[in-house]
Amino acid sequence: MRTQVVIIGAGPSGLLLSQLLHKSGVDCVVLERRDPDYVLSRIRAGVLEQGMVDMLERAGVSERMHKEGLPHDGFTIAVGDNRLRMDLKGLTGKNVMVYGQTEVTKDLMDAHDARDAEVIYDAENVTPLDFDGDNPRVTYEKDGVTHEIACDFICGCDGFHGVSRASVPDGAVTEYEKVYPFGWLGILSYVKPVDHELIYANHANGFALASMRSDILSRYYIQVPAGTDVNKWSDEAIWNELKIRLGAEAAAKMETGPSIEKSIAPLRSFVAEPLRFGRLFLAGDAGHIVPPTGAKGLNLAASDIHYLSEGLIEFYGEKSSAGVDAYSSRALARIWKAERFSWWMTTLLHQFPELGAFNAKIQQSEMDYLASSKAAQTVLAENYVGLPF
Ligand code: RFL
Ligand code: PHB
Repeated sequence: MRTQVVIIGAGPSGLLLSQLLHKSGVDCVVLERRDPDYVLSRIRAGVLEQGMVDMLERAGVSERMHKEGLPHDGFTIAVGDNRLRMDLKGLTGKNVMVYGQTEVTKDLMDAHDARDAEVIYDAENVTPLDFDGDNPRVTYEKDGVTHEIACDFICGCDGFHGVSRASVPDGAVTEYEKVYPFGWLGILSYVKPVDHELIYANHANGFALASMRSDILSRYYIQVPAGTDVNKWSDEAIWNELKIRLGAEAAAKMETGPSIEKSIAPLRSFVAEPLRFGRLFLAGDAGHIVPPTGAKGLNLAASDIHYLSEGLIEFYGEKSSAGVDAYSSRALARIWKAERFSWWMTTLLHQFPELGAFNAKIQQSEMDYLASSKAAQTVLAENYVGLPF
């Protein structure tokens, strides 16, 4: 079998790339290790930047998002019982869209089904080969049979633990990493959100976040030490902790109920450089990870796909390799700015007892400065709504 582009991974990066390439007449095949239900069961991001909303429109998959998504003009930062509203709209003229990653992925899957696109699920042992020359290929196994696809380019959209980055020869990639000593314990529950906007809280017990997926489905997170066993936290203990950390005003209004999903995500900052190795590209979580505090992971995946799809479409349409040649440096310039912002939001809003009293004082003064300075709030807001592509 032969195609122009093989995409490894049918998460949001891989499906968005395939959708945009298809719209411009570039042939591709998507290979996914899991089945569609498993892909949809992963509860992850909830906040989309305007740039990503625009891309979903261009990809022709924005109809349900505009019907069911919740545009948010701001969010609140709570420290103890003090609350500071970040007026995103007033500070930047832009807002964000609260619409779950699961829904984005479902919309992309439906668009693929509607055009009978080639997405091969349950593909085992996917292996990118010969990408250092002009004739790359990818092998995989399905139902015990080995298959091979010859192509022009391979796009590694297979997440942090995927095979693409792992296939690059030692020494060709430099990895920058920071691992935080805590994770986020998240729960999803059919209860009314505690507020119409998100609340990020820094409390002496640790960080907490009140988020949502709809007017009847809430998503909450609390900071827990790295290595915490999720089974040690009953629903009741999580609700009690949320009430403490989010402050009295939120506690008084908070509806509680059984969790329908409960999991712990470790927090990490990670960048691989470069994002191109011959005819293999890395995009999305395959190339970088941010801690979720700034809500940037999925949005960064979308900006990578913007640069990569433009480069590939230009390659086939205008017979120019300028866009694919520039992909890695264009994407990395934006990635590092989102890494900085995500690290900063994480540093501002979490408890770091191991860093001592001096660090705690600096954190407090950073918060006081944010509360008193419109310039500081504008810096936060400009980054939160998303820097231009
Ligand atoms: P994904 O979603 O991990 O998809 C990769 C796909 O590749 C498949 N795969 C393979 N397929 C074939 N062969 C192999 N060898 C393969 N290995 C892996 C996998 O099965 C999977 O289907 O990566 P992608 O597409 O780059 O998307 C990235 C986003 O998922 C991620 O950045 C965000 O979820 C991060 N994130 C958030 N981002 C935001 O922009 N806003 C948020 O509010 C936000 N909140 C979050 C988050 C991530 C979280 N967790 C759990 C890490 C909240 C949380 C809790
Ligand atoms: C979410 O709703 O899952 C969410 C929202 C904001 C974040 C991270 C996660 O910063």
